Amino acid sequence: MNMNKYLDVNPEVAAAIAAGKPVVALESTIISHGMPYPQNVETALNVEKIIRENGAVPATIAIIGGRLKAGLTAEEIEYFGKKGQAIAKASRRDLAVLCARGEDGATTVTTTMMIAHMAGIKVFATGGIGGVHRGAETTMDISADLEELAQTPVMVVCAGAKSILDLGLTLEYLETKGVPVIGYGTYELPAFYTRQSGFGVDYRMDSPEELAAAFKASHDMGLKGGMLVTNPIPEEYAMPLDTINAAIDQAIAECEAQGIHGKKTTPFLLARVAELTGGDSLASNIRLVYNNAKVAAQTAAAYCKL
Ligand code: PSU
Ligand code: MN
Repeated sequence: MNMNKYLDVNPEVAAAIAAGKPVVALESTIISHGMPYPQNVETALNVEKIIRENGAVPATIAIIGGRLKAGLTAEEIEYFGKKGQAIAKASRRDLAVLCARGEDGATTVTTTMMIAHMAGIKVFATGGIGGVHRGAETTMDISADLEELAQTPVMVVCAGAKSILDLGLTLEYLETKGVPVIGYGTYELPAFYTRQSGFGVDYRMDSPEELAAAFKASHDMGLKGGMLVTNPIPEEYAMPLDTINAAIDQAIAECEAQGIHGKKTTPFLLARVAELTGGDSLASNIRLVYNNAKVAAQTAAAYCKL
């Protein structure tokens, strides 16, 4: 079934896919660029454990030595976590060059969706997605994640998007591209560290079965795009709005002052917000990822029963 000569599907993941069992994809940029070592490795391994506990097989996705990997070993996860930002952040435009050169790449939401789809994986859990940046009306900085959601049939379970982005414009873009934005147990778009954003979602759904049924309908109709599930951070781990907004505003001001742009923008903002808010935001970040892993695994399991 592995028709792609650049793709290596780990044997356990391949067996699960072939048997019609639930599999959940995970990204590697969150490991290398989204969190510091060693918490990044610890979190990535715990996320895999949570996915197993909820009835699915985890497939952490990355590019290693020019190979597209669906399913990493613990040693490979450790390698990505330790190398951190020294690993190239790989978006759609980087995939072919990295493979041709035999290099490593940390997969973003975009490339994780692409590789998951090549491998036959339908559900993907992460922390936050990229989107339309504040000031995009002049910089044109819009994450490739939004285009990928428009064209690749993978369900992405996240905790919304950070307000380092313009959330209103991000929702407008997704609407134009025909991507359904679903609130899990909420009518409001969560903003990663906080449960509220002031923006509404398209639909509220309250169970993994409901999510699975909607995605199945999309798949049965042959709609080519994905579906975005936004799952609010558990109340007890949410951050105070003022604290997080102050850190985000300062990080954006520093980013502009230092002339940072392109693919470096998001990692810079993520790292700076984490520094400014100390360990608190990292702890929240870890908890929301665990929460998304659980919903994704349960949804993948529900999908397999349809
Ligand atoms: N937002 C987060 N955490 C992350 C990212 C975004 O809260 O780790 C990462 C994801 O891999 C996402 C990527 O796909 O950043 C988006 O980067 P860009 O804005 O350059 O498209
Ligand atoms: Mn960008």
